[in-house]
Amino acid sequence: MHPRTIDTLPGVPVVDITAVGPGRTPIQQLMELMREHGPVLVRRLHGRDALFAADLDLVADLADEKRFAKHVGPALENVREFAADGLFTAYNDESNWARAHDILMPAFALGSMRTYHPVMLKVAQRLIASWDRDARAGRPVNVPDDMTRMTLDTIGLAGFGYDFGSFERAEPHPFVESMVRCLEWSMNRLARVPGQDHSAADAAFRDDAAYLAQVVDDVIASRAGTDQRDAEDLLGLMLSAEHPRDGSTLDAANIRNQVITFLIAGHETTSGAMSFALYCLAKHPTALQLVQREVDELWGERTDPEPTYDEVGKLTYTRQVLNEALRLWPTAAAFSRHALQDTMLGGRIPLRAGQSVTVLAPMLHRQPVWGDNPELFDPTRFTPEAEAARSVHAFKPFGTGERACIGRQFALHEATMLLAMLVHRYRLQDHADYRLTIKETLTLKPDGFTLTLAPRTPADRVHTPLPGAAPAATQA
Ligand code: FDE
Repeated sequence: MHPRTIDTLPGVPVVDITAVGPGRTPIQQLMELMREHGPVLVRRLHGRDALFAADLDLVADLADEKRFAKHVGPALENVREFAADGLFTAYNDESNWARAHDILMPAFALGSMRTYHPVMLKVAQRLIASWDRDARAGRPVNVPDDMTRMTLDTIGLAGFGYDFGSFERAEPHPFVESMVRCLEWSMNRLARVPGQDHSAADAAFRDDAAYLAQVVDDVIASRAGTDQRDAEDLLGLMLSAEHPRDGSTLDAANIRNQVITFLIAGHETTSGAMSFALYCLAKHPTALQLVQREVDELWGERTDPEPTYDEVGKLTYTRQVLNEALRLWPTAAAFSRHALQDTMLGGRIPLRAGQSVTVLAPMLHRQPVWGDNPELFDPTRFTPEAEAARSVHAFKPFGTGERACIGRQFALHEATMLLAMLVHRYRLQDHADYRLTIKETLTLKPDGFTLTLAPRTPADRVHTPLPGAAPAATQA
């Protein structure tokens, strides 16, 4: 590999990690480096340099679409080995990006969530049936594993009419296992020491990538003979829709890349987000009581409420909890931008055209704009008033600009509904006094997080006074 060092940048420390390498938790290592060296730094590994930033003014500047654009950095280059020109990994100027973006955008507009709502509800009910069995048996549930079952089945059914049946399997669907290994390969490949032999890992990767492609071809083939034009899901759109302006369509290879992309992007990140939200609630009884209060107000003493589309929109505190979990642990933790021309980043760091900067969202989300205690889980940071008072660039769990997350509404609708249903139904018991350890497979997840569940009774759901509400008056 060619050494690629960056010229010394004024006020930007260079931190060489070659001696230790990035290990299995490169995002958490970067967080530590920024805690030590400040929110902008160059990380050097085997003579390869990368510039990372989390300063609010720098991130705000990087969001300027006239001067910066999405950069497909080394991590995404590796993902391109199995997702190619799918939306997430396409280069900005690859014609398939704009074509697919324009064709698929309507399917992800807020209003389209009505179409997916029934499927999301059906899969949420599968998860609840499974958790009911675990609760009756007194068995702890593995939160991230079950969230992944739920999000895979949801994107499979809502996107492609394909049922992975994840809750009928003791082990994760083999697609998930292959996919996680592909993501791990993409991440570990970044840490390679020049000159070592990686042919075994590369061969295993190619097998996994071939398996992913085969599953997707099955998904597409199971559509053969049906009238695609009637299907309201993503695959139906991709097989039939013409570009609104030039009438072009997506070719078969690109459709395969999009399906792989959506299966990956649509479930790893969302399942991590729901897992962190449950983790935060399990550790913050006051916030948990507030979400329970919100759902109890909506669903009263009903045991099996079936949330409607409109009700999900009313779950404002639940949504705040999710946002706050995504602030502390944005599951897609980094995204990269490059300069379109020679420019001064934030008026202080000279960049040449093409030079890239990676935004480290978990540290952006801990900058002074978040107050004195950024580590504190506090959903009131996302009241409309608090949001209006803060720069829009302080919170970037979905990236930025025209390459920002297309699945944002999809993920938020799915996650908000499920969280609400879970806290309405169960008491969450942190039986193992779980200590957070975060697993990285390009995305973040709480590793080995389990809960035991007890059913809430109708009496539990009767409106209880807010913790602190009454005493506050007497304390005053
Ligand atoms: C995208 C995305 C992003 C950006 C990246 C860059 O810039 O590089 C981010 C940050 C994200 N995304 C995040 C997230 C989180 C969550 C939870 C999610 N995400 C979810 C989801 C779901 C789905 C379905 C999705 N998601 C999808 C997607 C896609 C396709 C993309 C690409 C776009 C373009 O066009 O580029 C994204 N996502 Fe997401």
